Amino acid sequence: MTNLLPVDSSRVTVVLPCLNEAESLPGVLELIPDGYRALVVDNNSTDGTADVARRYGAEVVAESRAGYGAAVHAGMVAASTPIVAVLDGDGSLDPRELPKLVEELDRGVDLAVGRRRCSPGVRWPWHARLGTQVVCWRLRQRHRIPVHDIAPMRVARRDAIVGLGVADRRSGYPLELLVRAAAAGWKIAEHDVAYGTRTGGKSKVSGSVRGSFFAVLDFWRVIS
Ligand SMILES: Nc1nc2c(ncn2[C@@H]2O[C@H](COP(=O)(O)OP(=O)(O)OP(=O)(O)O)[C@@H](O)[C@H]2O)c(=O)[nH]1
Ligand SMILES: [Mg+2]
Repeated sequence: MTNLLPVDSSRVTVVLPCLNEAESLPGVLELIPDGYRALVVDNNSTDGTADVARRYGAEVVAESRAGYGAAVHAGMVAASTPIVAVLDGDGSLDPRELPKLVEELDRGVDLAVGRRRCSPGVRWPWHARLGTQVVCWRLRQRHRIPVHDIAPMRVARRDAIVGLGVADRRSGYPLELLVRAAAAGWKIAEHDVAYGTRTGGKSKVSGSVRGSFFAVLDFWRVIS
């Protein structure tokens, strides 16, 4: 008797918001865990990101509206698996750390997030570190959310996350997600994850004092 598996038994879609990440993306996609689907959301990249993504086996969704949150939202809507993960496409985070976050969902957690810990020799710009600390202090103090980072890597159930109705379409998206999740009574778990320097391409946010400053402004609007 043939024991047929469902045509696609994937449980997890990894959404990768990408703006000009053609250099870093191959290394990231090669490390996506077996059985997970990769979904690259391309935001008007001009360096061939979408072609590279397809060549390395990812599905590609185009989002014309600029912004990190716009890309992530498009990925959430397009995903058709019960679980979604979000990961940067710049090579700074390791996809092999996703399964431990996914396992948290099986233990009753609603939103599992990463806390970046610098790999040896990695320099995390002071302005990015400071911005993150201030924002997380506010999240703990005002919203009682027990986190120490801004959920750079995260895993949740797809329908639940879409149902939260996160409206921010820029850098504030992950913060609004945390605030809405906590308000909805979600159980949130944070795990250390390794953080490295991007493996190619250019920094859009934390690589400059200006970028960090505007990111923190976006964050603050969401959590104040
Ligand atoms: N689709 C899309 N992706 C974006 C946008 N801005 C940033 N990203 C992606 O979001 C992820 C994180 O952004 P980064 O540019 O790495 O920002 P950063 O982490 O502050 O910069 P680094 O310091 O270089 O790591 C990367 O995969 C980016 O390509 C955007 O406007 N649209
Ligand atoms: Mg980055």
